[in-house]
Amino acid sequence: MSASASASQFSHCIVRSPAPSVTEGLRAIDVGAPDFTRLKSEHQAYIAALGAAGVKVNVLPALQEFPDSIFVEDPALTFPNGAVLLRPGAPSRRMETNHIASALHEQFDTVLELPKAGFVEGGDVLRTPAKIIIGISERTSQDGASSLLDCLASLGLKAEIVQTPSDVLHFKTDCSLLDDETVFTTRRLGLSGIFAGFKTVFVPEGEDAAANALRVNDVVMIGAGFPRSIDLLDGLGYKLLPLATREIGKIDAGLSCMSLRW
Ligand code: CIR
Repeated sequence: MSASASASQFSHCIVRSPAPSVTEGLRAIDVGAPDFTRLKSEHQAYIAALGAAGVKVNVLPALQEFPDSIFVEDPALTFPNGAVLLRPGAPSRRMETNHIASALHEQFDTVLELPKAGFVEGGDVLRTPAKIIIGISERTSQDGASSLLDCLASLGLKAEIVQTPSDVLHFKTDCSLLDDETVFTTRRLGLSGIFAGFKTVFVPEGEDAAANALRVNDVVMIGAGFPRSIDLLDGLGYKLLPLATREIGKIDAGLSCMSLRW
């Protein structure tokens, strides 16, 4: 596979239904538990949006024993030519990898495992056409990120390691790809110079959580609760699909986390 293939064109994805235990999902600040029924509606709208964008969606069954397992982006990475099973840094999420492995083996001839020690969560991994960017965070360690470089190299992918801003859950909590040349980023991340060579669009003040948007084929999915971000990106000509993220936002999640795409 060429490292310069588009990073926002997808034909397949995996999602996982939320279990009732999702209301106990991890969160940095407790603003109250998400409402399960409303969260399930958010998830169903997300699945419908992926389908409408032209992606075949494989819905895995809920896992009651893993509250955060709806966030399938974190225990694995998927690329057109293979997948990588990761080792989440959050102890309560570590076994999620075992539960996604069989679905990936069914879909990919090549399924690599993160070797050696260390941790990586997929929320810290941004795929761009030219390179993969891996952010060190509380969930992704330096040794895990270094091991991932080797896995990615064997899939023919170039990667670099950067620093996720402190107090930010994942690298992609603060950025997303709007198109193959353009990153939507918080100021705290974008001003670090990490995105030299990309066009950058800064998230409007007070809407940092909008940074975790999701470009899928010709659509940019964005949290419906971020009107200034929606206006900004609409004015730039992006085809937007606002989706409700109020309930999943209570457990620190956004739009990229709920699917594994390739
Ligand atoms: C967690 O803290 O692990 C979950 N409550 C949220 C994970 C969000 N995942 C992501 O941004 N990739």
